[in-house]
Amino acid sequence: MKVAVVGVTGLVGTVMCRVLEERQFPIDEFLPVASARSVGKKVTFRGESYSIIGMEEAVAAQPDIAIFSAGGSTSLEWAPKFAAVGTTVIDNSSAWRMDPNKKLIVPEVNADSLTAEDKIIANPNCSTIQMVVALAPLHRAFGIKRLVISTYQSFTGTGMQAVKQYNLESKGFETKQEEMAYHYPIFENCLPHCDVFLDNDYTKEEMKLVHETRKILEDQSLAITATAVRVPVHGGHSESVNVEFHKPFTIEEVREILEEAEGMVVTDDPANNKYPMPRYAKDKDEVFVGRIRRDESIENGLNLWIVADNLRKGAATNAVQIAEYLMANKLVGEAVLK
Ligand code: A2P
Ligand code: 11C
Repeated sequence: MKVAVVGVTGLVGTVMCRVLEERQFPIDEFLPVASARSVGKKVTFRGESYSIIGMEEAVAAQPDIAIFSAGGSTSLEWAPKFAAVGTTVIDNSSAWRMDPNKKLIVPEVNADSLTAEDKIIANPNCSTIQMVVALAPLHRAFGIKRLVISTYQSFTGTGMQAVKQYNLESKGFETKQEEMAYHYPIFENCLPHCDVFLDNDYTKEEMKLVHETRKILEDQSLAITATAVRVPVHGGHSESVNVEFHKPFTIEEVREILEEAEGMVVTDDPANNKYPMPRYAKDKDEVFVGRIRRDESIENGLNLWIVADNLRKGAATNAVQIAEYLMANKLVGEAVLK
């Protein structure tokens, strides 16, 4: 396999490389790609040093797979150029997610919809991915009617600039206004503001949770409302999810379904103070769920607390798992021609 990582110098790109190494993805030729600013700089992959190349050179190399995490506008411009030379693009930006002709994939939920014709595949938003890993099997069992979501999102989701801002503030330095990733300090603060505000006064991040969840669960009737909050946390995103089902359930049934769900770890032992936390989800590939309890204020209501490393399962790991599925099912590279 010839594999390009586009946006290799970024926070997610860096984690992509580590995940590809750890999972021993079968790469014969590795192409690290970034903007013109980075061409010629070095990155280390599997113990070897590689020179970063630019976009034109990467397209000319016709990789089998290109995993993109270089922002929406780069993706809109370049993903079709890679697809045109036969590359399968797995894109981590929001550029293609809601395109009706592109698939939005969380492998545990809907990878079986992929075919060799899918040349641009969208990786969902981090907060959506971790939530649907838990919700998809419950939706199949009891039918979700409504979701009320509150997120507590790591500043790492914003990228390098936010990490710099947090590091400076936590050491007592002030960040210059023009270098701040956020409008306000993030250290010792909570910002009810992830991504930009839209005309309906929700943020784009909140509406991603609405639209992407409906698309992945293939149910446009789902009622969903969300509040997304940025918190001064490093290790991952946490979510309080209130679920109203159509059908009755028992907590034992819910627990059993979540325990058997692929990619999930149930950490739920309140008597012993055991519940998921971002500090402990950091660097893990699984999604953690706990605080499983009935919402006693409505019929068929459930509360869940869902935590995952946003740079891993929320981005890099999910993208690499899509690549693994394509490989295993001969949907990519030379295997397609055979
Ligand atoms: P570069 O370092 O050369 O700017 P993050 O979101 O963590 O800031 O990372 C963004 C990633 O996307 C970086 O690797 C960055 O490369 C890359 N990138 C940004 N703009 C482009 C572009 N026009 N073409 C290719 N890569 C880009
Ligand atoms: C965050 N979800 O933590 C974002 C990061 O749509 O892929 C990634 C933005 C996106 O704010």
